[in-house]
Amino acid sequence: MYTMDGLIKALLDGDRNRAVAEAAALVSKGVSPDSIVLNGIDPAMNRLDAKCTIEQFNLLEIMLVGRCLTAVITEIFPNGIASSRDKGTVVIAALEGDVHDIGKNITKMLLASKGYHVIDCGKDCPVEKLAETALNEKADAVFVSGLITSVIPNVRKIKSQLEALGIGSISVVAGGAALKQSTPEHLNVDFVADNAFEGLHYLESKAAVSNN
Ligand code: B12
Repeated sequence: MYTMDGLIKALLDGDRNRAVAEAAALVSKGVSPDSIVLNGIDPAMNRLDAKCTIEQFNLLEIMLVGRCLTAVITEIFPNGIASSRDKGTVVIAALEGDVHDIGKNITKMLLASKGYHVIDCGKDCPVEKLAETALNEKADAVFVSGLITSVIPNVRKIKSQLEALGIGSISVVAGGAALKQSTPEHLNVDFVADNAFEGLHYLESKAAVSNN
């Protein structure tokens, strides 16, 4: 039997060493990285979200939690970066005006650990750079992560940038706290994922259709 309570508390305390130790203990008990993200990291972030409103935004506390999260992700996805092209290529970014990259990094690690080749354009990335990278890398899909609502106008431009380069048929998938509340029509994308796993399942379902 195991519980995620220790990990959730360590994350919210911003205690990196304890959070990494809790994550390592869960992994050694056979808990999957997927379960740690869904049942440990996501609930911790929901609690932090409820606490950190725009009026009560404690930057230091959030940065400590962010540092902790990054260390925990590296712990639970040790092979995440070593990806192949077996399943296809995905270009991922947080767009210009958005410096949040923790959720993007989790999504990247997850896709890479499942056999996708992931090109990371980083955070604060211009839409033009994202589209050019998709062209140069012959990407099968573009993933965009958005945590701040002011980035939505940039998200809406992705399709037209891809079309201008002649690659308008590439799937565009949106995720992250500010985008997942929206619809594909509003964001002008093909799919909006509630979490990283939904994005992965969408890619897998597209591949299943094209293999038939
Ligand atoms: C950590 C954090 C920060 C850190 C970021 C550190 C970093 N390296 O990322 C720092 C301190 C830098 C920061 C800064 C700011 N932040 Co901030 N931040 C947060 C906080 C608390 C957590 C975000 C996070 O990392 N969550 C954890 C990850 C794991 O969750 P996630 O991104 O949703 O990812 C999951 C899924 O959504 C999915 N996913 C994510 N992306 C994608 C993409 C695809 C394609 C798919 C399939 C899936 C997927 O994968 C993950 C696992 O399932 C949120 C509150 C919140 N809960 O969202 C505020 C929040 C996002 N920030 C906010 C604000 C206002 C700011 C600032 C403007 C504050 C300021 N006054 O300076 C700045 C500015 C930034 C800018 N220009 O971008 C607001 C945004 C409000 C809004 N709706 O626009 C929030 C919501 C806080 C709040 N309640 O007001 N922030």
